[in-house]
Amino acid sequence: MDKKTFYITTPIYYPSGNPHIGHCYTTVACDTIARYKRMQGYDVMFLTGTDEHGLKIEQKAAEAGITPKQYVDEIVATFKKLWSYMNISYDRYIRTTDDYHVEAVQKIFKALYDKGYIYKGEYSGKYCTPCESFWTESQLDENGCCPECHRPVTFAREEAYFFKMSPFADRIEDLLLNTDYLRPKTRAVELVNNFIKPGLEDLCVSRTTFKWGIPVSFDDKHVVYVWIDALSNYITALGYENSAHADFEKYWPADVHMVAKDIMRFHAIIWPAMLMALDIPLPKHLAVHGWITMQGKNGEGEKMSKSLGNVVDPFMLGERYGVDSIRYHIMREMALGADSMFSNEIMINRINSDLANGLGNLVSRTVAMADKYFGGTLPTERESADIDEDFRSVIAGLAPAVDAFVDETKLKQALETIFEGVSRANKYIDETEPWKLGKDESRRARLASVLYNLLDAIRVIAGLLSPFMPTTMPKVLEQIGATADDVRYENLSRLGVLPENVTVHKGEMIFPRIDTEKEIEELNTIILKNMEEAKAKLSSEEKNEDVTLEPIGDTIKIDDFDKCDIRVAKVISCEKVPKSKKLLKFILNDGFGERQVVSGIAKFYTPEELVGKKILVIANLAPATLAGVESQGMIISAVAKGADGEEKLNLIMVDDSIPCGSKLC
Ligand code: ME8
Repeated sequence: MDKKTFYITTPIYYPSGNPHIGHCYTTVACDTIARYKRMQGYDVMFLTGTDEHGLKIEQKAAEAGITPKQYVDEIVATFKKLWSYMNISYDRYIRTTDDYHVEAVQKIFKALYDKGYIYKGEYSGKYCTPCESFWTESQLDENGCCPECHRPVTFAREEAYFFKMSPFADRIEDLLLNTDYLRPKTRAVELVNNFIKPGLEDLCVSRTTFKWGIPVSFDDKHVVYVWIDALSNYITALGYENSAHADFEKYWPADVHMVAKDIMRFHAIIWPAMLMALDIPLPKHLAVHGWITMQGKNGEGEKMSKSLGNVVDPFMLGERYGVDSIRYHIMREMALGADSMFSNEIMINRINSDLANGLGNLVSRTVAMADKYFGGTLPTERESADIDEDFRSVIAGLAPAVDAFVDETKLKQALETIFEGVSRANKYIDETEPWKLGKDESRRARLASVLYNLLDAIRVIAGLLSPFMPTTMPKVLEQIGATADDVRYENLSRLGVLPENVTVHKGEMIFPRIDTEKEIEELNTIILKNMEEAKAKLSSEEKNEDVTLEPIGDTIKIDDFDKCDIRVAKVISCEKVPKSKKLLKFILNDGFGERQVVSGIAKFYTPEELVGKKILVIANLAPATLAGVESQGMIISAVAKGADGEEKLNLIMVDDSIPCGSKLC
């Protein structure tokens, strides 16, 4: 019988800067699942790669004075070096500049055109030449100029191709609400409310304003929109519409696409629409995780990214703690849907508590006792006790529980489960007190049973952890005298697999304890230095410092301030105002009921990140109509201008414990 197949993908990353720990997040998680599935006997295809087209890359290459291809080649080499360093076992690496992908994307675009789903139309409106952007009347600034650079605009038309998405709206809504496609499912309602209910808009899928892209085969003035190019990678890499590979029938549909929340919409709406239009079966699951964040200036988590200058170098962390500790930390903190903060302290505490004190200690104590009391080889006489049963049943239950979590892409919970086994084993040592048994010649058979049960439990634990920590677990297995066959998947839910007279091999400490204070001090110095360097490298328009502040206004009386009724309100729903680039429409709960407010902050926030947040609203402002939508009040933000003249805007959010309707005074 043919093996069952399993196809898992990471996003393909933009090689617009060197990879950072954020990129490791998705990739390490996919690698672990791929390894786990291989261990279970699946024929796995694990795909990753790079998304190499687009204006940003074209500009960066021009700044560096090289061709875009030269530019991406260099960065792709760093990505591949990192993946090899992090032990990423991908089966295939796709580059969107690969010839076979280019050819296949052209065919996909043409097929969508031939089927009538892509049509030629035009963008028209006020155009800002320096910004290469179209604006609607309502988006222009108070002088009728470009809202970005405030220079005069001219009327212009530009032809473009559009993808008709509306025919698929009902099927996508059903996919999101009534199937197990989206994980976590809690995000489905917000996607449907924000993008499908207001009417799925046609998507502009070609550009004529830059050249670094895949030319539309039948109209080479246009290049294919980066997302159509990028999303297609999941099928072109298997050989869809090309002859470089021939695995499409075998592996498609994908079992898991894993992405972070910033690109959920593309994978939850546009990708299914493309597949539906092409009559291709849909992938089984889209697993969406949050961002790995760093502590920002305001104490809040900020997404780790190049432009924030808060990137942590995975090579440096790996050198200090070993790659497996980093892999462990990433997966132990990663929850589906939610963000997780990266901090040196959390990482070191985790390494110390779980790996050094928990697992490392369990292994070294058990091996040391087998060595001390039996010269390394256990005798075969046994004496069991009631207390063994509970311990053995906990260990026997680990594999099925971990299997289920891995199938649900819940790696944090999978690790928690395995480490409950570690704690149970350490508790078993306390309960059985082998050091006392070792002093009593008549209890040798009992001591042998205890140590055997411990070694057999470590075998199961290390076997289950192997996909998570592929470098260190073989060392653990070597120390406890387990063979590759002892940790075959089928043997991980069985006990008593090690030979009765197993021989241990005392070895190095697998996870040495870290001196937390000293290490944090050293790390912080390195990270600060890296951040300074990263910031110094950023081009001036990306710098996140040197704000220009508005002068303080004229003095007012307290009565004047009192006229302004500012209330706490919760965002119930939020969506883009159709045909406006700037405006978001909110439904708020202001403590008295629902209120609709329109705010010009679409440039700074996506609707989905605001739903559920508590904000401040001027509640007694006379209603106004913006872009045809009534606004009953104004949401309060903090604004400053960066050194580059760009506006920096942050919504003022308040703690969730403050009731809606509370008045600001
Ligand atoms: O969006 N925390 O590429 P990209 C967690 N090319 N994950 C992070 C992260 C962070 N701080 N930073 C990056 C693109 N990631 C497109 C994708 S797919 C058809 C095209 C991870 O280089 C995360 O998975 O900006 C996120 O979704 C992905 O990198 C985006 O990488």
